Amino acid sequence: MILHPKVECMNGDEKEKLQLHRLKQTVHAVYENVPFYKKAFDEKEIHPSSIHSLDDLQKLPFTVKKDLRDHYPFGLFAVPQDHLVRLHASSGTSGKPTVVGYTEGDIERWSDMVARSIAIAGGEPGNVLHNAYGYGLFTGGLGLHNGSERLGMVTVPVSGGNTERQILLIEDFKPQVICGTPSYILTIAEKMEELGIDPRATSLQYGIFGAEPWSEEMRATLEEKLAIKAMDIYGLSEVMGPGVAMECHEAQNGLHIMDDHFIAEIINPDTLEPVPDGEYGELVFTSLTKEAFPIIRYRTGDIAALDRTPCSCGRTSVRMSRVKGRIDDMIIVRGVNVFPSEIENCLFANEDIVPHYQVHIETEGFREHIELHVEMSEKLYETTNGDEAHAATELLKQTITKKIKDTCLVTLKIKVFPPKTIPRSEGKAIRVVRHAQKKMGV
Ligand code: DLL
Repeated sequence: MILHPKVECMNGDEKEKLQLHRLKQTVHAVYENVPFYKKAFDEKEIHPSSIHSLDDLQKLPFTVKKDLRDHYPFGLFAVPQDHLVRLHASSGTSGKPTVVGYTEGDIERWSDMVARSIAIAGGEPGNVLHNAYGYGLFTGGLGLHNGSERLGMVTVPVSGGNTERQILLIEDFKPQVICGTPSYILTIAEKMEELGIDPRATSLQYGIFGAEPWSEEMRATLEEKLAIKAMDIYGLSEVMGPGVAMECHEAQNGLHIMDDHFIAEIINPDTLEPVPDGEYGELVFTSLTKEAFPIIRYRTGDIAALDRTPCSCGRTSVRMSRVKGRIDDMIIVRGVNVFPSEIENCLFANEDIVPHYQVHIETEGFREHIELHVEMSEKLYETTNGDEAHAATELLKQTITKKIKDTCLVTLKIKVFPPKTIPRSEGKAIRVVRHAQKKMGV
């Protein structure tokens, strides 16, 4: 169902006109109301009146996460406090969180975009939506919640965790749509199997999964285990939250960016120069309609590519590829770059391991020791023991090493663990674990 055909199927000229009009408004608003942007524009000798075309966006300075931290908590807000109705924050791995604010109008538009997203994924008014994204400062829970209600769905605000209760509610409330991080949905499916419940026999039809990088193999695993169609939802709190882009259930081939509200660019993260469509680079977003927390050329740290070719679903928006990973999570093995999602692609088809893994990195001086932790399937564990188990583990290591070498062009040290030992996710999975630096020679 195309919720707003007028905007979702707009032709190129109309879209450009709309984007330019909104870009000019946003640039004026930040220049007048946020001293940080005024200073950054003045330093580059750019005045809002010098924006005449969408190409002029490239004259504007980038914004990075550190700018948000440096102006913690409210320094980049563009409206007085009494215009705000909501705050969200992302925890961040170190130090202070990054805080974002919303006016009533922002919440309205966000709800609309998430309602559009759920419809893009196949959800319909009257359906039941089981929302297993965490509620709280994280934008996932409330973001999906507002959009689901806006679409007219029966919204079940379960939040994350308490997996057995999630299963009870899925069985009893019979949702058609489930939302959560792909890694947590996998935890739910696994728990169902453990409890003797057939995950393929539930009422579920569509999954809206995101908030963390995942792979095509993970999609195949979730679709097969739960007998659903799994769609990718992207977003980040700095730009809005979930619903910045959503994959359609018709094509499942790239995520439709809400480009009436955001302009996406892809840049080379080293040179900061634009990268042609189809090539991977860092995603950069500029908001066009946000009031409380407008953002100009925000460097997301996420690696993806853009696609402007028409989609079979009829929507005309630019699409982004699945996010390969965050630049911070990229592993460099003897000069070759690998993302955890690329490693994931090599693991999930193997029936002797379960779809949970972690990459552990220990730094020693200038050297990094990288170890991939995988977990043996219950079946293999139970059917082998003694010398046989050792041989099975060695064979498993060889098979995985070869697959990763052939696909990702790197050789990783593999460690195979017994069943149920790799931590299960209840939210965003931790795929890369960096250990405290060892001193040389210690
Ligand atoms: O994760 C918003 C969200 C909630 C998106 C629910 C989708 C569903 P943050 O906590 O600010 O916001 O984290 C944003 O998560 O920069 C990406 O690195 C990652 N991320 C989000 N969606 C995807 C996705 C929410 N579909 C950060 N694929 C982003 C890969 C994703 N990574």
